[in-house]
Order: sequence, then C-alpha cells, then structure tokens
Amino acid sequence: MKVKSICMSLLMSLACVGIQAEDKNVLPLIPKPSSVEYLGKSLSVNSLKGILVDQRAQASASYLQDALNELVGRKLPIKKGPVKGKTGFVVLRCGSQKDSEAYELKVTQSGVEIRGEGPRGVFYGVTTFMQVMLNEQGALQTDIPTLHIKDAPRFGYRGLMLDPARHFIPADAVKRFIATMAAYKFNVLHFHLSDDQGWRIELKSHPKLHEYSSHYNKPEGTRGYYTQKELKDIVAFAARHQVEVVPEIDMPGHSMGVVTVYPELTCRSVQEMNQPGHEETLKKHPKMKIRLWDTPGVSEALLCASNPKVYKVYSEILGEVCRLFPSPKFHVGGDEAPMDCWKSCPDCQALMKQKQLPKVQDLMSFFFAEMNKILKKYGKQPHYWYELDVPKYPENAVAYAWRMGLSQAAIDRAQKDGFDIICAPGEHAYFDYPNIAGGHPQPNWGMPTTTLERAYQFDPGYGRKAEDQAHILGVEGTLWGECLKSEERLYHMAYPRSFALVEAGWSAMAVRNWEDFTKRVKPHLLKMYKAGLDPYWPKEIYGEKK
Ligand code: TNX
Repeated sequence: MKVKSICMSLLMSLACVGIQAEDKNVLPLIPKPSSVEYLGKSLSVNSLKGILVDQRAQASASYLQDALNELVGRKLPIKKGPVKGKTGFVVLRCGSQKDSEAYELKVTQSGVEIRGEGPRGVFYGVTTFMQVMLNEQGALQTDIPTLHIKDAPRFGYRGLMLDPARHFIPADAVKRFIATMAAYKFNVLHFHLSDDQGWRIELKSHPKLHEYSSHYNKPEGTRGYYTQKELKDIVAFAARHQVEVVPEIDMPGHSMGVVTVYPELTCRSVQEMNQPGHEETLKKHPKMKIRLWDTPGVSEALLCASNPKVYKVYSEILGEVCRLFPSPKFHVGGDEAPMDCWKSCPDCQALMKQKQLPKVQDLMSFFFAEMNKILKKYGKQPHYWYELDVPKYPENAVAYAWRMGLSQAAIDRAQKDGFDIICAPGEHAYFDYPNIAGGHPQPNWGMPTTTLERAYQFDPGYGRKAEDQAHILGVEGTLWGECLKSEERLYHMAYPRSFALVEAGWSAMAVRNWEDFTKRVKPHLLKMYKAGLDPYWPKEIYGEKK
C-alpha cells in the first residue's frame, strides 16, 4: 500500500514536470529567468483597463504603454497613485534599491503586477511581460498564461559594442539598436568612436577631427560623425531604456583618426607613414598630409608617449568627450599597440631612461597613468582592452578579456592585481566573426567562425569557485565594424548570438540549457523578420524553412 502511494505520488510529480516541460507551456523567454511557476489559467490582455504606477515606477510606464499599444491597438491610460488592491490593471511598483535589477512578475486572472526592487527591475519586469505575450510564430498573443516569475541577473554588466569608426552607423540606427538590445536586458552600449579608419564625434575644441576624419564608409547623405546634439539624444534615449553608453577613444594605437589630423602626435614620421600607393587617397583629401586608413588593419603609428603635446591635446579631447557622456566609465582602448615606434623614438627612449623604465612595455603603463590623471579630473574610471604584456594598469582600471583563448589568463591576472574584469572572449563573443564558414560575403582576413552554439557555450565564470569569480563584472559582445557595412548586416551578425550572450550574462548556469535555448530562440527570430530585420537564421539547427 505504502509502496503504491509512493509510486502514485512519483508518477504525479513526473506528470507535473511533463506538463511544465511541454513546449506550449514553456514560454520563449530570453534571457531565461531564475524561476517561472505556471499557475494553470490564462488572462486576456484585451481585458486590461490601464497601467497603474507608483511614484518611482513611472519611467517604465510609457515604455509599456507604447509596447501594449502595438498589441491591443489602444493606449492604455497611465494612472498614478496608490496601487494596492486594484484588479484588471498592469500594476508597476518600484522598491527603493536604486541599482537593483531584480523583479517579480505576476500574471493572474485579476491582472498583472510587476514589482522591481529598483527602476531597472521594473523595466526588466516589463520586458519579460512583453515576451510572455510572444507566441511560437513570433506574433504577440492576447491570451497569456497566468504565472509567477522571480528573476535577477547573474552579472551587472551586459554589454554590446558598436564600432561606427570603421563603418559609420547613423544616430537613428544606433537608437533602434539600443531599443532592441534593451528588450533583451542588455544594459551597456560600448561605443567605439575612434580608430585608424575614422573619428566620429563632433568636437568644438578640435573640429578638424570630425571634419577631416569622418569621410570614409558612411551611408550616403550622412555626415559620417555624430553631432553633440545627436550624442546627447542617443544617451537620453539609452537611459530611458536602462542602457548606459560608455564611450571609447582608442589609444595609443588605433589612433589614425587623430594622427592624420595631427601627424606630430605620433613618433612615426610622415615619410614613414606615407607608403607608395597612398598618393591617390591624399589627392582626394588635399588638407591631409597622411592617409586615414581606408582598409582594415593595425597601424603602427602610436601616439608618442614622450610628447607633452599628446597629453595637452588629449586632455582637451577627453575633457570634451567626458562631458558628453554621463557614464562614470570611459574606455581608453589600449589594444593592439605595436611598440616598435616607441623603441625607435629617441625621445621615448630618453623618457624611459629618465623615469627608469626598464622595458618598453613599462612605457605603456606610464602612458595609461598619464591619461588616467586626465580621466580622474572628470570622475571617470578607465576601461581597457586587456593586454597581458602591459605590466601595470591604473589601480581603478577595469579590464576586458578579449583575446582568443586568453580569457582565463586575463581573469587570473586581474584577480592577482586586484582589478575587475569583463569577459568579451574572441571564441564566444566576437560577433563580427561569421556565424557559419563562408558567412561573410565581404573579403575578410580568414576570421574564425562563431556558431550560435559556440556563443551559447560561454560560461563567464569559467566554472570557477565563487570567490575566484567575484571580480568578474559581466559580459560583452563585440560588433567590430570592418565587415559590417550596413544596419541590416549589423543585426545579421548580432542576432541570434546576442541572445546567447545575454543569457550567459543574466541567467545562472543551473537554468541554462542549449536544447531548451534553441526552442526559445525561434519565435524571437520570427518576430524580427516580421519587423523587417534580417537576423541570421541558423539553418544548421532549424533547417532551411523559417
Ligand atoms: C581586433 S579586439 C581588434 C579590433 C578589430 C577586431 C576584428 C580588439 C580589442 N581589437 O580593432 O576590429 O580585432 O575582429
């Protein structure tokens, strides 16, 4: 008898698991929440009378109102005031924890309640609610399951990097991109605004930079740089979507956007930089003494570490850029800086002697320390593409692990030296790499392939003990722009791999599962196609037919 009842309850619990796991009951939520309890009934979104908000939750109310408008075809009124005990509403409530991203979402037959621990949590509750309405065909459905979701992120930094330096991305397209990433709980747009191929910010202090160094690779009819008004508008738009914009001015390498305008700032001579074959380009741009790069690659013309003018000009440039972006984070690049020109520069060599710097790599640490003095004045924390051979980064630095296969070494080193790190590993999070072999129609430099599955295999904690990953702040996916020539191409490379990445950043390993992920991805791709976007269709998983 006893055995029989144990068997019965085992069977019943298996049946429950079975029901939960049935496709129709597993909503396509990305990133996967910490816990979802299905309550077995349904609610019609059409029956909702309005949106009720408490004082602190107002920021997300109009976002929800617009999103629901698309579905039910009318703007639900937003009412402020006491939210207790009301039925038939979407109720938004906000706790007092300013930076918390945790939230709860309850859908019952009496209405919807979203409670965030802070404003970001409310916003994320709203984005999850919008996904609860997504059906398998990628359309929004009005009859939704009743449920209770409790959710909070694993990591606080979930970023995507855009590179308008290589191919300019007009401001409107940047805003569209932000709106999409925010819907999937990304919270940082890392904006790579300068490189060897361009300078993309309007500067009042150094107008020649945007006037001369923005002429390549820009969609017809666009300026090729962002005006300060546009940048402020992008920052404000991002803030409404709980996205922080982190600017990057890459240095001391990848600096031709500046060096073409001010050749005296590098230790390479104009003769050395001008190679046979550059004459044609220079003829087209008579004001320039050297060529802005019109091809991918790494320039060896570093900013001269010993030239006081470098620090003077950069204190003006950085000052102006710092004031445009309210984020306390500032990315100073620091990647791929071949130090040969410092080795052959008599002034750099003299400086090394004077400062008793034994290796040329120490000069890199000196350079970063000098730049950091400028950033400190504006209350900014320096962020770097981490290079293992740089002996010392400023103590308040944040590093990005990026080089293929070297993340673990970078994480170890950051832990040892006491700074925080963000994981953007080449093998999982480089979304300029093709989705599939041959997936780049443009010529590229034999980039490796990053499949969706490879992107999903990423564990930013690399299975380390909790205390050994406490300094890992989160994840970033990079969309380097050499081969991304259009907005269409940007989405094609970013999605669906960014779904995989954001889940690595948001969801605990215990709730992540590749098979289950592939089931959740499809409706989001179908939704994007309906919206006229062209994300990559992983036919290796779903077959040819969409
Ligand atoms: C390396 S990743 C770079 C970029 C290129 C990218 C192309 C990094 C910090 N630097 O300048 O665009 O490879 O994949």
